[in-house]
Amino acid sequence: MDILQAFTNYLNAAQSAITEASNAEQLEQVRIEFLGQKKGKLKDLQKLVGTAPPKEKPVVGKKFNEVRNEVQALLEAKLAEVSTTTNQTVSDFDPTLPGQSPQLGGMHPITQTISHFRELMGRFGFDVVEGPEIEDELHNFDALNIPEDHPARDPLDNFYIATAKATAGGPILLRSQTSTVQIRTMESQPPPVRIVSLGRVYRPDTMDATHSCMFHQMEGLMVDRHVTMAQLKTVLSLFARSFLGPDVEIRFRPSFFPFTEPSVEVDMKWGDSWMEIGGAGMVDPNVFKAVGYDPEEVSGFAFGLGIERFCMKHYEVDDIRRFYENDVRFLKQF
Ligand code: FA5
Repeated sequence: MDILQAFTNYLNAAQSAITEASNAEQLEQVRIEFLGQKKGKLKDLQKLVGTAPPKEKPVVGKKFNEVRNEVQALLEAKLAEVSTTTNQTVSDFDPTLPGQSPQLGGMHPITQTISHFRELMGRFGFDVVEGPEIEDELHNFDALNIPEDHPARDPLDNFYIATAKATAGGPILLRSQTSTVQIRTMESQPPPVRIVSLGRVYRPDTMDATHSCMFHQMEGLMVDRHVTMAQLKTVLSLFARSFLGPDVEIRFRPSFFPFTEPSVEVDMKWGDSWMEIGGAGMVDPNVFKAVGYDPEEVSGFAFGLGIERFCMKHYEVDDIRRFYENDVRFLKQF
């Protein structure tokens, strides 16, 4: 038989068999008959191709592949068609049933607290500014009046990224406090200043119920003529009451920070004991000098609050580590 005629016959026969088949089983029979590798119509056709004169072989071989691919494509298309119709008729899928809603994520409690803090301090007239988490010693220590030999600079008490003085730009570290942003802000603008900055800080502290190696602080800074300690206490008390409720008890204890004088530590009552929530004080004249402000002209207060501690009290979480374990059962409550 003429080989090309055999191709046409094969194709026509396959087409009508595929059209007639109405389910997957019948199509499987068609596949075995027309595309089976061991025997069947394709095999016969292949034998015929083998008898073609050598000159015609390339053309005939190409045609063979084309015909086979076409039958394969027709078969697959029909198979897809019957399987959707079969599923629709046989399955018990009921489109009127209410669907399963996907589980929605929520904002982490610390993120929620940060947003809340920003909003409250915004209402008190404080702008929100940002600062980098990788800092140099100038902003983390020097300009904050922390001398070279101060224990806070000990490499073991900080996450230094590069310690060598020879490093281009000097040593760098993950900031240990948001007070760095006080310096960056005053460097970049003249007084008056009224800002807060909220962000991550890093310290290699031993982890326990109230300490984490990474935590968040809110720094506050107000500089103007005649800023007073009374204003600092008012702002902090008002802030704590706005966030934690009117009954929260706050106390101020005398303390020391190189960058404030006088300095206080702020505690809140938690059950029968007090928990430290921040440090604060009047900006030290040396800090003003480091950023080019005149301490005779301006005064200011600054504070740094531990955001996790507020969040713990607000949501009654008794262990700071819960915030960072990524336990969905815990996080779902917020
Ligand atoms: C400071 O970091 C000062 N920069 C605060 C300050 C700013 C004083 C401006 C004066 C003027 P301190 O190391 O005490 O201070 O930390 C402040 C608060 O951060 C603490 O009261 C506490 O609430 C929180 N904190 C400190 N270490 C940790 C820790 N490892 N885990 C969680 N919270 C911490």
